[in-house]
Amino acid sequence: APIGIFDSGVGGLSVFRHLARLMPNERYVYYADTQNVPYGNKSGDEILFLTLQAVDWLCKQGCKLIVIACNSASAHSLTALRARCSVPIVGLVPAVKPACEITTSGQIAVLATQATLQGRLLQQVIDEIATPKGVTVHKHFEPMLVPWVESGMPIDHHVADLLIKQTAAWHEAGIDVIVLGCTHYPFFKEFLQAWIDDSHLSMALLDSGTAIAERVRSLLEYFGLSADSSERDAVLYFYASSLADHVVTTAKRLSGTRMVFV
Ligand code: DGN
Repeated sequence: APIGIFDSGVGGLSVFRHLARLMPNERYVYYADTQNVPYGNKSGDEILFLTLQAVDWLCKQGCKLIVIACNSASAHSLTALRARCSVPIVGLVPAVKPACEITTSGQIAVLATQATLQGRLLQQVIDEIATPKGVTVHKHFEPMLVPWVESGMPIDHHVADLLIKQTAAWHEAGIDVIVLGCTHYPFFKEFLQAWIDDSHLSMALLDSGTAIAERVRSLLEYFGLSADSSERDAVLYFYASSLADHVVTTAKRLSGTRMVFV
């Protein structure tokens, strides 16, 4: 049986890349709700409704485990999904915990969508981990980032400038770790890291990809659901609720693997 992956758009492909690296023998079914992207500025109830629909569809495809590869959707649906589904559900929360472990200035920034920043999940992590350690968390959202990644992330675009200006401002404010709290953001990690290095700043960029892949592997092992290790490259079956031309091009470029579009 395949592993299901859900995101509002192509962002979850950043999670898929980690999954495929760690578990290359698995099959993956990806559902991108491109008809309704972006989720970041929708209400919690709307996000919950759309996520339940998507997950029901993934369950019908016979998925043995489902990754909600979207911080915004996880923030508003994990409890309901776990009550509703019989397969394990893995969700994402911004990587505040590892950020608290590596910050030396005690100031970190979480860059995420409005939906993620307003959700209870993130606040819980801040209250339980950051606050007791005396780490200050600066929350920030930039609504243009997700559409920018969805459109193929042209580097000469004004959103790229915005991102750099914001990073410079964070550095000025003493922030030394930036948490990329949306699954679309790891795709610009290399670009931003190159700018940080060229500017000789000491700032780290963190996302949740590796930790999620390890969590999925250990759950599959625990439930005895891992694929047998016959020689096979990870295959990704990519479904989108609206298949505009750029979705296919962007998804192909970002997935880094063999894909089947349905
Ligand atoms: N990729 C989603 C996330 O991780 O929050 C959000 C994308 C969106 O729809 N705004």
